[in-house]
Amino acid sequence: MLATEKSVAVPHELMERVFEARRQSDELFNLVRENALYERPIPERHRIIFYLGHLEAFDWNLLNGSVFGLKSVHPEFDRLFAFGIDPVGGGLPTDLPSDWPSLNAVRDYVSNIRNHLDTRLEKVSLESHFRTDFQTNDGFSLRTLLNVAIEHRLMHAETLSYMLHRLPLDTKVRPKMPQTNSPNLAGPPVVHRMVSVPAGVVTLGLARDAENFGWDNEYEAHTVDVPAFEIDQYKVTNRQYLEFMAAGGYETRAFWNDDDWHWKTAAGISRPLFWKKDGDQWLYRTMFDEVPFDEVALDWPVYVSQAEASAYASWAGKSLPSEAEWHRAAYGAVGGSARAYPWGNETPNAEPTERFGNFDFHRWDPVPVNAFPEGQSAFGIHDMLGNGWEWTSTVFGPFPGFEPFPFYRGYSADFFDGKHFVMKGGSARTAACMLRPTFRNWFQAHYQYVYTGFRCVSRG
Ligand code: AVJ
Ligand code: FE
Repeated sequence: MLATEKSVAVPHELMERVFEARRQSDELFNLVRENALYERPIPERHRIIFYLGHLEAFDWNLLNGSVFGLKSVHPEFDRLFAFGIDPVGGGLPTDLPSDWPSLNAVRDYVSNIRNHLDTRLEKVSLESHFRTDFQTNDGFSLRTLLNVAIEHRLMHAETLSYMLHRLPLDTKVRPKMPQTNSPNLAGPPVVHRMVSVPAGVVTLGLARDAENFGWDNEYEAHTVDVPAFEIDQYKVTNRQYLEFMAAGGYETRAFWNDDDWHWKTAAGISRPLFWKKDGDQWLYRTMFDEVPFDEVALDWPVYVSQAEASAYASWAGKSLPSEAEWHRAAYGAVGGSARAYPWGNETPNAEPTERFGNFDFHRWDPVPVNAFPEGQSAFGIHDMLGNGWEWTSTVFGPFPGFEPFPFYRGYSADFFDGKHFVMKGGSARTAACMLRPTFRNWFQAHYQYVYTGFRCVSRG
């Protein structure tokens, strides 16, 4: 009896998460004025309209393909909206707005898919033979597939935020209660220093028999020896990055590797993408505003590409941390066992909320790097989760024992090309579920659009 009750309750909780994720993604599309939905704010990505269809096509292709096997409501759209793009080495898309279906057609597709899937999923939660421990042909549970759908949508809630960030301000509808730019969170002045982390062993990755969900690239668990190092207590701020620029950082060949230098020079890049020059003062482009630097943004983390982060580190005579070093700084403890989160074992949104960091959609923009002292790690390092992802020096690649998910073979494997780097941590627009220690994010070294900064390390 108990077992049956439990198996009914589980899908209910998962369905609540599906609905909540849909609320998040719907809210984002509702920020965009209709005439801007066919814009392409990031040249390397599809037009916004693609993502409206993509979230539903993805859920449909995944769940129908592996579980339901129903007749498609719109096979053409299932294919058109199946996959995003990430061109390496040029080759930008050239499609026109008129190449895409009308807004009404895409909206109809979205509501049809939702109706179809929800009717089926409702049955699943009631029929005892069709529970979340139901196995697909590949041996994966419906629970896993629903987690894939939920986290895929939540990841797009973040990548869409980057994208909408780039739209002209007058094409966005300001939310009625825009989260403030948080000058109230400003703490004492930031005093930058480095923290010593003793040598230790970290366990990266997720064990195959772990209960909690992880993507294919999170498996398998393995240990890595990490020699002692020092790491910045805070993320590098806009104020610090100004010094790098004043020192000619963008013009000094020696700070850049060949590839990064050629990219920077060819693209004419001489400042972080989020910065804007207004006469002789700098403005910071937030989601809905442009704010003068001096008032709020100086102690925010700087958001830059991995190439710019590496150049800054060279200028400072330091390096970017490896994935294993970052992990040790965040979760390790002197003589203690690893923590579930940098601050301890409480979940990110334990009541009262907003104690541990700037994440889970509470804000649109950064806060000062010292705003959440309660979130610091055992070694006293601040802001490891939230307020901006952090670049590592680690090329995104498989852990030993990696197997692609058979129902989504390209999710990670398509990016094991030596051009993508691991990012750890999370931003203001990262959902709490992806703050788990094993989650790995990645983008190309020259991708400036993300809410990603960095901190530096020094090695003996
Ligand atoms: C894991 C955030 C790098 O956006 O390219 C979404 C997530 N993959 N749809 C990306 C993803 C397919 C992916 N990142
Ligand atoms: Fe996607």
